[in-house]
Order: sequence, then C-alpha cells, then structure tokens
Amino acid sequence: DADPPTFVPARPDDSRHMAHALALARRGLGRTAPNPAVGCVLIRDGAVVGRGWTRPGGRPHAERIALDQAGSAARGATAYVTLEPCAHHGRTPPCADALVAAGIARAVVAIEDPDPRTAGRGLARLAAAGVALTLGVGAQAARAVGAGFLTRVTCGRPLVTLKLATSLDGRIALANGQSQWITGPQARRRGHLLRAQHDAILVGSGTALADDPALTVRLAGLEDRAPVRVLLDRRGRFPGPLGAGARLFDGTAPTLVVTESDRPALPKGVARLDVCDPGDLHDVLRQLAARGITRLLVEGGGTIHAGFARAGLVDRIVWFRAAGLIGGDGLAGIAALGLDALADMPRFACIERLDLGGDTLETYVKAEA
Ligand code: AOF
Ligand code: ZN
Repeated sequence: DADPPTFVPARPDDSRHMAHALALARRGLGRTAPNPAVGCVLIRDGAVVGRGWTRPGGRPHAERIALDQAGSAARGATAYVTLEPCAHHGRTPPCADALVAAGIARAVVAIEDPDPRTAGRGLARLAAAGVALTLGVGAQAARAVGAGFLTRVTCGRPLVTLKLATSLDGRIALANGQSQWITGPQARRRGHLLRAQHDAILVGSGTALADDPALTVRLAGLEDRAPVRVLLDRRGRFPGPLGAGARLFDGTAPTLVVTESDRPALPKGVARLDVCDPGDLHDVLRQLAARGITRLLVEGGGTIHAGFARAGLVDRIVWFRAAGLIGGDGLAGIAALGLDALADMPRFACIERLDLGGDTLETYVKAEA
C-alpha cells in the first residue's frame, strides 16, 4: 500500500499484555481452521478494556470481538494482537481498518501474517493512519500458537503432531496386542484435550482394527468438539471384522478415508480423501490442507508414526510415558526407520516436561536443521 512502516520500541508492560493475548488465542485452537486462532487485548491507562479471540469457524476475528467489547473505551488504547491484523475484506471489513476507526493509538503485533491478502499490508495500513507500531513482542510463542496456520499457508500442509502413549521403554502394546491401559486417567484426559485442540486426528488401519477407536473428544465441557477423523487404509482393510458397528463409522464426526482399493459404498458421513497416491504422505497432507485442516494429530500406530518420521513430516511429538516396562517383545511406538547413519536421525528438542499422576508428558519440537 505505502512505504514500509516504522516501528517504536517495546515498552515494559508489552510482553505481559501479549502473554494475555496469547492465552486468549489458545482458546481457539482446534476450532478456527482454516483461520488462525488469534488473540487480542485492548489496554487503556493500564486497564483491560477489551478482550477477544477468533470465534469457532474462524469469524469474527479477535480484534472485532475486542473492539465491540471496548466500545468507545478503545479510543486512545493500545491493541495487543498475536498476529498482524488483516487487510482484506471478508465477511467483515479489515481488522486493520477497524482498529483505526476505533481510534486505537498504538498496536503491538507479535508476528506478521503470511496470508498473501495481508502480508505486511495490515501493518502498513495502521502506520499510514498514524497508529504507533511495535512488532515482534512474544513472537516465538505466537509462532507456536499459529504454527498450524503458518505451516498451511507457507508449506501447503498441516502442522503434524505425533501423539504416543507408551511404557518407559517406548512400547505401545504387549506382544499379544494388549494395549489398554498403559498410561493412567490423568494422561488419558490430557490426550482428549489434545484432540480438542486439533482440526483432525489420523490413525492407520492397524490401530483402527486393533482398538476400534472413536477418536472423539470425551472431556467435560468439550463434548461439542468433533475433529475430522482421518483413516489411512491403503489396502481397504477397515472395518474388517468390526463391520458396520465400527466406531469410526458411527457418524459422530466427519470421517475421511485414504485408500487405493475400489472399496464398496462407505457409510454416511464418511468420504474418501482424493489423493493420487495414498502411500504418499505429502500428497495426503496436501489434500488435508486443501480441506482447510491446519493442525493434524497422528495417533498411531507405530508403522504410521515411522512413515511420518521417514518422510520428515513430524513437527511435534507429544509423548505420554508410563513408568513401567514392557520390553522388546512389545510393539514399538515408532516402527523401523531403517537408518544407516546417526547423522540421519530425526532430532527434536524437548520444550516441556510434566508429571501427570505418575506418568510423564514430554513435548518435543523438530530441531532446527
Ligand atoms: C485477524 N484476526 O482473528 C484472524 C485473522 O476468511 P476470512 O475472511 O476470515 O480471513 C481469513 C484470514 O484472516 C486468515 O487467512 C488470516 O490471514 C486472517 N486471520 N486475522 O486479523 C483474526 N483469525
Ligand atoms: Zn481480521
């Protein structure tokens, strides 16, 4: 639009207010796709006059909600936003214009929006209207919250998080197949929260046949969440002996099947994902992104996990580990990777460690190359 904006340095309270906006943004995770979960806080004279986060379905945007809450109190306020305010006309006018119209004096923005409709234009509009700008406060946390959206816009695929629940030695089942339950109730509840924060949950047919999972969110207060269920079933083995009673085919959440077999009619509410090669995970992810999915949780089993790892498609790992041993005759949480050199080992950095009633929760992110 205009000249590149100039920025003013951050002030002492900025990171605290941005942390507040980030906490609000996280409330939207798993329910705003394909839009990002954004948070916005309006501060005037040190007091909160408006708070907003992107609504389910992605609209209204966070800024619109916060501005409506603040009303005339927004005049002269500072806006803290976890993502650059949008510059395009959607169902509502651009948030950048709305902030200007409300008389916001200063905007503190965590990161730029790579969406080509905005990509710097939101900041430029604010600057052109005389709004003082600060960029980069809380950027690292904002990139983590926005990772699904950012990965979809910049790489054309969803963010991939592997979820494992294993013994201390990384096993997901006994040799005889028994797998329930390795971790305790607290870890399992946390697993459901994780589902609620994702747009889609993926399993392979081995897991689907062995466990007959529902892949739904069973957590008080979050029962309304129904992430898309994705079944990787190349050879069309599902539902096998489970037949019509298979939980994945119960119609309680949208279900996508990835398969190459000319399978007979799929049940109602179950669709086939349109991929050229069901064995190509890049292709599968591209098609999921095309359907608006930004955050994908992969829940097994070991072969599927290894497939994603081999393809270099694991962005995060959430690992629930029970303090017990199963041993090498058990089923590995990650099947063979076929590495010839340790230099090729996919590496991760641990960003969080929690005790969950005796089980440990570790969160890893892909190490920087
Ligand atoms: C904001 N605040 O809370 C969100 C934003 O489909 P639309 O019209 O809603 O636009 C979606 C785009 O808006 C999305 O790709 C991203 O660039 C931005 N999301 N922007 O100012 C928000 N969720
Ligand atoms: Zn907007």
